[in-house]
Amino acid sequence: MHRSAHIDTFARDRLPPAEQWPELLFELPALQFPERLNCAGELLDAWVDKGMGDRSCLIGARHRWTYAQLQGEANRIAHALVQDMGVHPGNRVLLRGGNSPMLAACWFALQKVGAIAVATMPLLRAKELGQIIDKAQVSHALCDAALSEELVRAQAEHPVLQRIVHYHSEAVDGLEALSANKPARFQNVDTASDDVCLIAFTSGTTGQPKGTMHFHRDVMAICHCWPPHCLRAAAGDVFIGSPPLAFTFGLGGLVLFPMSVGASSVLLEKATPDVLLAAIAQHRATVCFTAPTSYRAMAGQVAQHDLSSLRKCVSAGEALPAATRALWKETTGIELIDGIGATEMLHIFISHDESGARPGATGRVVPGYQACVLDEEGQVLPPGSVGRLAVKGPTGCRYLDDERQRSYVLKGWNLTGDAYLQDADGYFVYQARTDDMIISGGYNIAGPEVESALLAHPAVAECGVIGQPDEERGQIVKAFVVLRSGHEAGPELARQLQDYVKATIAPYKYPRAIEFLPSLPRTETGKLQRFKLRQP
Ligand code: 3UK
Repeated sequence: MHRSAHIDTFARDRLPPAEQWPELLFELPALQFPERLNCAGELLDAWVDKGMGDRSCLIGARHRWTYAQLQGEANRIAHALVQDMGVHPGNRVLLRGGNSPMLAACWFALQKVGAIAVATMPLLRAKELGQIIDKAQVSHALCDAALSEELVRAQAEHPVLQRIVHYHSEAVDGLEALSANKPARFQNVDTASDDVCLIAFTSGTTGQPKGTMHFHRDVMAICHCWPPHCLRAAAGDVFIGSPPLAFTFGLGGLVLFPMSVGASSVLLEKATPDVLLAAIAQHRATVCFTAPTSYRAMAGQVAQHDLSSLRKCVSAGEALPAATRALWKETTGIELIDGIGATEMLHIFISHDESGARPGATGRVVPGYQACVLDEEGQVLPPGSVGRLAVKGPTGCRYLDDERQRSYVLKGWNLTGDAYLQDADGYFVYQARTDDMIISGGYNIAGPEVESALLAHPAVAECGVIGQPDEERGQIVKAFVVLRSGHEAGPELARQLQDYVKATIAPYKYPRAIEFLPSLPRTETGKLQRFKLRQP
């Protein structure tokens, strides 16, 4: 590894041992990284240096900044971090806030001072914040004043967090006050390309959260793989979307990717489907990032909004049902770009462009990555067989001090925990999370396939399918269904839905039990919480 700029070596000291790392691939010409690299220099300062500082960069409810203005803000905050807060290179600094230009400025300031950004989801409570503070030994925090309460409560239990400074604040000790009179120039810390620059915690549904560590070069690597090959956005694009910047889907899609091409991005603090639709029209957005359920919800309301500016729509976080792809295309004319990514991989590694879309498939491996399907022993399976998805590329899993590293990496491959098959054309077809496969009467059934079938029925707004314990069959397929307005729950409709599934996919996969619910349990990243549906 290269000479670190970190004075506080906590992160590097807790990287997994070399033999537990996934194999890394740097074959693409764009992935030849120098020894010294700071991602803020590449994504932000470089545009100002090239004379493009006047281009529009970030747009939010309170601020509308050009590249030069964002650089000025980030530089002043960087001075405040060093002079007023005593942040040293390698310190972990927690970020808490809804998406906004200020949150992004804080993120770049942390990169500039060589600190490690630990961005957290706005909905987290004191207990969950405490687990993160503890695990990453967070010493400082920058927090939206409106979200202060839970973080202050967490600090009381975890004194390792020495100092919280609030932004979006008029307080005399708030971030705006501290940074106001600082110089607009800052000499970035000369970080190594393999210095840890962010720790992203997984949105895991159970157990202790896992911290995934990523380097300055990883941030640049994801900008060179999926965006130029599948998204192909340009400097004139206006990005928009819902995922929080604490979710690496959002960090990439709403900050890193637009800035890597000199485009602009609209950052919304809370982007529910109706807010997102209105904002697309208001800002004439051209590229949208959100989850499959959000596209489904938006499709029902597009008529009230002018979406004529929109040209590219990206779906990730969960499998995209073919019915949702078809619905979005019918209502907007736009072919969704699906992509599977993971916090451990930082961003998307299997995807396609608009012309390569195949309903029901996630796509092909993104240039820069390799992927295959493995059996239980780690042998590569032939096309058509269902097994464990395995991937490697320039980014990969490095958990912070965590035994679970051993189960994520096998023979140099990252195992995402997904069951997939690869078809003869190289397309990867999602089945289920490996621990969500349903085994009923000796058959393996993938819940999402049953969900896709149900979603095509006009009465179904949303649904989730799980295996329910059953004495006779081991498990039976059970569907939880949220109805569209105007449809009445009851045994009659349940029977219709069962017949509908039997007529669409192999009859043994039909849901033997159906329960109607007003809504489904989801994480802040839009994922269905199947474990909650399984609880009796
Ligand atoms: C599932 C998908 C089918 C899959 C993420 C884009 O979701 C992201 O990261 P997470 O760590 O979850 C990873 C898991 O989510 N998944 C994500 N996308 C798809 N399943 N089709 C998809 N298109 O189980 C995966 O293992 O929260 C997504 C970019 C960055 C990300 N962190």
